[in-house]
Amino acid sequence: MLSGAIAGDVFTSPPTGSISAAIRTMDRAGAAAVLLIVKNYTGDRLNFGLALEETKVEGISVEMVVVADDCAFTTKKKTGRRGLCGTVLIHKMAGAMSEMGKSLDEIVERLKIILSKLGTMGICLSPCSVPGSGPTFHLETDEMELGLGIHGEAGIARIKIISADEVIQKIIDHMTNPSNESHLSVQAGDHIVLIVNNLGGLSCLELNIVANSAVKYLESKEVIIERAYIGSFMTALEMGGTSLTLMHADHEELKLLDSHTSAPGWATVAKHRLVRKCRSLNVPYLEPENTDTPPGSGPFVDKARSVLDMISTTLLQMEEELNELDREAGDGDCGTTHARAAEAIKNLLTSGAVPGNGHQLLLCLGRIIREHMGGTSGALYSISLIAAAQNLKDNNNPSAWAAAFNSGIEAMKRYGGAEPGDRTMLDSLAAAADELRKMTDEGGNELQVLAEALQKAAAAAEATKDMIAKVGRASYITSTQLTRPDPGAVAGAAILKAILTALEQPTPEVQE
Ligand SMILES: *[C@@H]1O[C@H](CO)[C@@H](O)[C@H](O)[C@H]1NC(C)=O
Ligand SMILES: CC(=O)N[C@H]1CO[C@H](CO)[C@@H](O)[C@@H]1O
Repeated sequence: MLSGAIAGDVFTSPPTGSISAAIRTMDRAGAAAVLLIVKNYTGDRLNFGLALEETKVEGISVEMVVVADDCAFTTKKKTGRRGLCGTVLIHKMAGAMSEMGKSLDEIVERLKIILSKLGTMGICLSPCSVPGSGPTFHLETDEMELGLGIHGEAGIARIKIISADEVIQKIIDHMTNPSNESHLSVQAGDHIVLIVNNLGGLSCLELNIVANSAVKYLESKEVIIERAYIGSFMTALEMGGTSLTLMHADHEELKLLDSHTSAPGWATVAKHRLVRKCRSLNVPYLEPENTDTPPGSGPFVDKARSVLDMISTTLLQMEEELNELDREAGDGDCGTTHARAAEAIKNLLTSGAVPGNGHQLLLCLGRIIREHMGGTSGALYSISLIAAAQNLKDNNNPSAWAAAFNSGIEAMKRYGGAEPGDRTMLDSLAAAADELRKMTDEGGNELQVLAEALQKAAAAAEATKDMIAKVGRASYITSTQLTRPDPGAVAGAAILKAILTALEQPTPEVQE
């Protein structure tokens, strides 16, 4: 694509000598001619211009195009339009034409036309700083700089912070406003190429949010985006900002842009047609079809409803307490994660779709938790519930439920890789499982066994205080910093308590 790049000091034009040396090197390597692509800055124009004159005298065929794609200026200024990110499109197309064997004159002629159809404007949330010195300008945390340059020059306006959508609208409106001196006229039906450029400090996530806003806004104006390039094409060190480049392109120019290059900054994006992808992403998210059996009724459902109601109410009440415990060891969201599951269960109760047997009920809960809870605990609860459900296919008696609980715990161990004693939610649940094995079908001792299981679970949860975390998030923390019980274990015990409390209540007579 390019045969050479001549670097100066940071943000400084290279000296004439370096440029002349590069031109002579190309000539000696057999180049038919040399084209200099220069951004419109005084120092660059002068030094490249001098080198051009110097090497021309030596008989080398050399030309220069100056890129001035800046759309920031509202009135005519002495400084003139600067060269910005649009330059990379000029590099690409000039390189492609050269590969095709076009003459220097043809290339320059075409580039001059392209240069008149090209515009760029940027915005930033934070300035850049030249290595070794401070920021090039100062921005308050709630301010943005509009229409800045790539060498740390301040922009044309400072505005209060606004959303990505609003920022993009503002930039595009400014760039295309016919009353502004340096505008690029863009109308409905125009075919354009878009670059959403990272000025250096944006994350991939942020850049793609901005790109999405730009595509949305341009499409709302019925502009046809032929190509969209998103990435770090022309950066200003670590500046937290973005620039948009728009270029009108015909079929021939698109072919030049699409032509192959091995330039690492370009290769991966050459064929992206973002527009189509964005459109297909606008398909609304459809809930997977519900394949469960229809909702049941009768004593089982009544009991299940009161248990689920008690569990979800408990978890919602404990949200802050669990978050607080989790702040010590993890990221402080254990309560929030459980609350999400609780909300999903409440929604199930409101929808009235509680299945009429244990097998379907656990599958249904497993599915709901998988969809809504999130996190490691969400995945583990979901796997456990689905594994547990298998025990209740033909049987709904107490020993089947105890076996189900046990299968759930085994699945949790298998997939989670934890054992009792590792300071996880497994500690309280496994302690309960040991006790629940005493559940028999004859004795009618279920509530008593459950009460004992709960006691064991609560004690085990409390005992996690003194355990060293071996798996999970807490394992990254030195144990001396952990002085309180594991939130997952506490939540497990609380769920068991909720189940017991609900089962101890007399089933209300349902009157239809
Ligand atoms: C480049 O900037 C100068 C002023 O520095 C201005 O006079 C000139 O018109 C600009 N070039 C282009 C191509 O816009
Ligand atoms: C001088 C001038 O006409 N400036 C305009 C440039 O574009 C912005 C944004 O659309 C307008 O608000 C200005 O009036």
